[in-house]
Amino acid sequence: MTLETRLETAARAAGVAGFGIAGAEPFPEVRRELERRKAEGSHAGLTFTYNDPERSTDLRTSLRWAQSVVVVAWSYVDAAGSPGQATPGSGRVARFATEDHYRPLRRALGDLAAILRDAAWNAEVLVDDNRLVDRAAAVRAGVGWWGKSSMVLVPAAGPWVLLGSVVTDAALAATAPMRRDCGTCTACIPACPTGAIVAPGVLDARRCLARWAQAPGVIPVDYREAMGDRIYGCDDCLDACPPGFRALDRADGGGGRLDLLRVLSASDEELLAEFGHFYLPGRRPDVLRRNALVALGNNPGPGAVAAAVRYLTHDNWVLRAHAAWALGAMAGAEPRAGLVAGLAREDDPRVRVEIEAALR
Ligand code: B12
Repeated sequence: MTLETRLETAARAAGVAGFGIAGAEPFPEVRRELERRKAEGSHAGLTFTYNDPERSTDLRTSLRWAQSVVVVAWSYVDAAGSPGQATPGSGRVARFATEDHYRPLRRALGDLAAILRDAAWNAEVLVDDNRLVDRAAAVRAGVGWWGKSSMVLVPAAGPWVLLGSVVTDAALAATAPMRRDCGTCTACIPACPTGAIVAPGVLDARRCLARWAQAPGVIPVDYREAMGDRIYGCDDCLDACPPGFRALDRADGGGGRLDLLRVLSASDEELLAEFGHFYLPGRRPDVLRRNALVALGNNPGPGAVAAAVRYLTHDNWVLRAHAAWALGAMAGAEPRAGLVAGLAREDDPRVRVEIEAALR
């Protein structure tokens, strides 16, 4: 059995939804795109692969010996389930993050790395790593095709996959690219609630709610209502994608819903224990609390007013500001009384502006 066949057999046995092999040559067109977006600002200040476009599009700058990239796609939608009922006071987590779905992907990649190392080759697992643009590797390896949402779509699973690679110095035979595209379908483009897909295949991260949910600091007022009940990630362009419908049918309900008041009353330790697999800048759970306040404003349940009023006295001004917005969104006499009392004690001008706006 060839090494390529052994790798694919092991990957399929581990349950992957897609498998392919690509050469480790640089990705000059992706580098140009990263640089273009950085120059125009549509990377929204994100670091990751944007930090050093040369490095993230040329594996050999970080792994000098790289010859081939073994890429797999992991379908997580069965395990994630579909979000349960949007009950008042509940928040929503995108399916890719309902639990640590990267864990089985990393395990499968670890199996492949072990096979390569047993054959005396170097092997390094890269997932969500700044040294590689995962989607570019997946498209080159024929694992899927670039959809108009900018997601890589995989047969049978559609966009509902996470991607990861093993880089090796073995010169493996490459897989043929997939001869498929979205054709005339444009379902994802109008499905984005904030118009972030500005051209087929091009996402403006400044408008993407998934980006705002993980950005530090203040969520711009214009995006807070659009956040709806989301507290992490956004699936709207994926939900609209026909190649993913069959995979969604297999998912059962109940995944990704949580009680916002519980998030708002949990300690840092509790939040990190439960949501440690989220990307939270600086591992600061206040980003999650901020999102929960916005979600509470958009989807209040019993106890919502009291919880938001309590946050008007929080040490972190960003949380006080979002609590004010949430109370303004809830409207009514009780939130108003909380805001008036908050304004009387508040001396941070950034929060006062928010309280005054909420009172109008
Ligand atoms: C930064 C980042 C983000 C940023 C997005 C920034 C951006 N636009 O690049 C934010 C935080 C917003 C984000 C959101 C999400 N992300 Co993200 N993210 C990344 C990360 C770390 C880097 C991505 C990157 O380098 N982008 C660079 C740009 C240049 O790539 P691109 O947008 O794909 O651009 C290509 C297309 O535009 C294409 N193209 C250009 N013109 C045209 C024209 C046509 C017609 C077509 C079809 C294509 C096309 O060419 C470009 C490259 O040259 C990767 C992990 C990694 N290390 O790769 C994960 C990754 C891309 N994210 C992932 C996921 C799951 C998500 C979310 C679905 C999570 C969620 N549910 O909320 C959303 C999806 C949003 C979306 N529609 O893309 C997965 C995607 C898996 C897949 N099947 O594609 C990845 C690969 C992580 C992983 N290991 O699985 N993410």
